[in-house]
Amino acid sequence: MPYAVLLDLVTASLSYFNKKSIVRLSDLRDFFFDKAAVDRTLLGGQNPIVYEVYDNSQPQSEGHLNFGVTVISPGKVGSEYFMTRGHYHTKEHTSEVYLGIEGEGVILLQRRSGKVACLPIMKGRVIYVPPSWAHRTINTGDGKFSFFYVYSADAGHDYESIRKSGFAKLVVEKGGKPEVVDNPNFIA
Ligand code: PAN
Ligand code: ZN
Repeated sequence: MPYAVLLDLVTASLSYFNKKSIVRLSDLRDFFFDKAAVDRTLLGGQNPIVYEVYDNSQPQSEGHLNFGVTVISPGKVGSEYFMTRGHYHTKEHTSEVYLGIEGEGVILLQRRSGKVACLPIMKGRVIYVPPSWAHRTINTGDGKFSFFYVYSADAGHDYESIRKSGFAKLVVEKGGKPEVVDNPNFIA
């Protein structure tokens, strides 16, 4: 059935969602560059929430759209800002739209050829993620970074390619500011 939800554009909260995911530092060990820094934090007894996803998940079939809000906490692992795992869509011809709601961040995009793009996201900014581009979002600010997304419900998420190869670029803090640098561990 058709339905409506409210998206609070100040608090970035949805009045309704049917799937909530909480992703903690321990879930992201393979994705951050500085694994020793991850381990130090975990051994110190801390396992912070890095991001949460509030999803309106539809049947996983062609024609449907999933939409929701992702909230990334502020923080860093070593010098690398808190971020999402990032993924290619399993159905590579599917695309996505992001809309910035709160805070400051960037979206890192990458093709399998190694071509990369990096676009800032802030309140009101709409990003188009074309087919075949992997995407990861990164919180470069001091507060929460939240955005709305919508994508084909049957797209699927290929996290394994990113787990194995990483992104060609890292977004790190240098001298108090975000900087996009080459990832020495990237496997082309
Ligand atoms: C988003 C992402 C969400 C979390 O809904 O799934 O921001 O990021 P990861 O899936 O990379 O952990 C999206 O791009 N869906 O396709
Ligand atoms: Zn996606």
